[in-house]
Amino acid sequence: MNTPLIETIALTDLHPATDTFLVDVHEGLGQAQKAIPAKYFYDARGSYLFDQITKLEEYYPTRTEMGIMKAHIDAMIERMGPQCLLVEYGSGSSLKTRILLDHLQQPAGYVPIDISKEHLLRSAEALALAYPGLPIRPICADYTTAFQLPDANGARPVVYFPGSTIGNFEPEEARAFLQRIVQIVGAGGGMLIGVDLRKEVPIIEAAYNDAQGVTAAFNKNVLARINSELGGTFDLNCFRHHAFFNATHSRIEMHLESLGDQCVRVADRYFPFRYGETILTEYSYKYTLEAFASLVASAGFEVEKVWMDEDHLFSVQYLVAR
Ligand code: AVI
Repeated sequence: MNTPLIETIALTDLHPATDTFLVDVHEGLGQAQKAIPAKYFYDARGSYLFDQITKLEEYYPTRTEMGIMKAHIDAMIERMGPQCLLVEYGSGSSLKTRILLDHLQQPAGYVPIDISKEHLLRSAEALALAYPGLPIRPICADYTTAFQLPDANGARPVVYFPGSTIGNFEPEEARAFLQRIVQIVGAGGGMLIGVDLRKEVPIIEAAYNDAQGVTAAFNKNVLARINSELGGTFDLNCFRHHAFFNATHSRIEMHLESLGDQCVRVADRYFPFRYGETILTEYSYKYTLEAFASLVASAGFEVEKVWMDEDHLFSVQYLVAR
């Protein structure tokens, strides 16, 4: 019975034709502070490891956000209003999306946006089966770039951006990203966003230094990916995972630290490492409510409502474009 899927899923493919992995790695490893963009964590193994991270005892964000969603779903749905067009940035298969789709009143459609076409179509198909009749309009794109939403007969778009992925942008990038969303949704459009909050340092640092070493494996996986996809010569045993909270910038920094003087080749270029030198692989910013409100205000959004767990570890916020 394929017919219902064919009728409800219409893909827009804006995926860039050229692969920039090698260029980005060469550029990043050529900098004084070596760096690899965090988006390259997510090949099949990286996505699997991230999924494992979300189930760890130390990694509080996922279960806390889920608890907030469950506790306040009715109030969230009321803010989003009837017949809205739900636009999800990132994966469209999560339980959190289903909570929204289970409760939304006659949604005009669902627009998942993801860079991985395979993942996008797989999750769109699963949702088409679970929500027959829901128009699904996936867009395969890098969601940090500009694009247009499909026409939905004037329905009000509401962007859903869970998981505190906003924390993986530097504040200036986050502002530009939110500004683009304001343009995409237009005045009166909404955004439901998960934002991890600043808290005691040991709680934050434990979340990125789990006892089982899953986060360390996730971090090192990017080196394995460079080896297999770009002909890299990284010895994974010669680097260690290092994650710490930088209080000045209110962010977790994840690095891979060289355990000795060494030289690594990636395709046709060589990169020397000194003992203790690091590759920066990820920032994860932790916001106070005030800092986040001023960030979104500078992008043209207003915070309309904030929901939190009782320990104030995490927040889900409803923003409205001015
Ligand atoms: C996807 N993102 C919100 C995660 C975070 O917490 O910043 C990625 C992650 N990195 C290590 N653990 C989880």
